[in-house]
Amino acid sequence: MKTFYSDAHLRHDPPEEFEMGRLHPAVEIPLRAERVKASIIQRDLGPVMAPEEFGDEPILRVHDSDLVTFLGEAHDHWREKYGDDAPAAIPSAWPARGLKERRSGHIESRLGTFAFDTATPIVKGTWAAARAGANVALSAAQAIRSGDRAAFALTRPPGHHASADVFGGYCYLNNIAIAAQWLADQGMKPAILDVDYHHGNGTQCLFYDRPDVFFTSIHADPAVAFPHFLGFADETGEGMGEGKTLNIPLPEGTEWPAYEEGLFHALAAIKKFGPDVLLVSLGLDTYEADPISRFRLKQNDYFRMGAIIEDAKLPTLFTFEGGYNIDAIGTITANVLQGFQDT
Ligand code: 6XA
Ligand code: ZN
Repeated sequence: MKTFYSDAHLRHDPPEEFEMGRLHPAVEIPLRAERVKASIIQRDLGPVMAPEEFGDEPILRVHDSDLVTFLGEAHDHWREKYGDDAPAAIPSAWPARGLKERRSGHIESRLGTFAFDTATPIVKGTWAAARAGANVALSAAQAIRSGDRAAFALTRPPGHHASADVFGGYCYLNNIAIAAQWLADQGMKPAILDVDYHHGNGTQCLFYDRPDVFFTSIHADPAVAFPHFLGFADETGEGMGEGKTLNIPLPEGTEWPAYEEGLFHALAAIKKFGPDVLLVSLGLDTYEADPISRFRLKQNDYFRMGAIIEDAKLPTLFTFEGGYNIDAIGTITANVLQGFQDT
């Protein structure tokens, strides 16, 4: 299968993120995607291709123009305010419930308006990387639209936590949602399967009331895991979208047998929906040695994951999401793609 990749992701290189009460070295770093690209080349899984430019329109089908404008100018405004030695814009105040709020054009006010966490810094190259990531996802969608059986969008930064007007969870633009909407606009019927350790709250929100896009996610129980506020089993869609969302939260410590059951459950629901294209939010932070997550999948389980996804017999677009074990990320990502391809 073709892999789409842009080296613009290298420009998004935040040094630190703020969580658990302190600044930590960032885990969502350029080396992740570089390791994955190297494994794909080493395993000979197909060509690695540069994306095409799709312009703003497909992004604006998913995101509010206010968010897009903000992301494009946030770092400049941050620097104007705090100077060149303040490398990353991180919010520190939010318009919280219970307080009457006013919004100004000040960078702190706008950061608090659009960000939902403190772990998603905006550095100088963030916007260029995020925009290239959307083009990577759209180029993979175009390959699928032109008849490819599968494609891998090596998107970085990831996307599944970003919604129409909010960014966070290391995500700025929702790559998979942009690709799914583009495919829907071409007359296709997409289903989204999110296998990242964390619930894809942004993707869920974008399609929650939509009858035409199915969303299912297998993830750590949000009662104990990020993103904390969404991803519970009783969220099933609303209005015209009722029944078109399926959440499968699993406990910390989950190993392959229970995970596989969840995967079969998700794929049975997808089959019932009857899509003609499958998009997979491929997060690899379910790995047993992931530094920020608590599932226990082993390296070989990822071959099986790819094979099970292949068994849906649908044109399949994988987009890269989380996964932070630098030593294993290339291997386990390639295992999924190879498991799919060799089946
Ligand atoms: C921030 C945790 C962000 C998780 C990002 C991720 N405390 N999402 O991997 O899939
Ligand atoms: Zn994740």
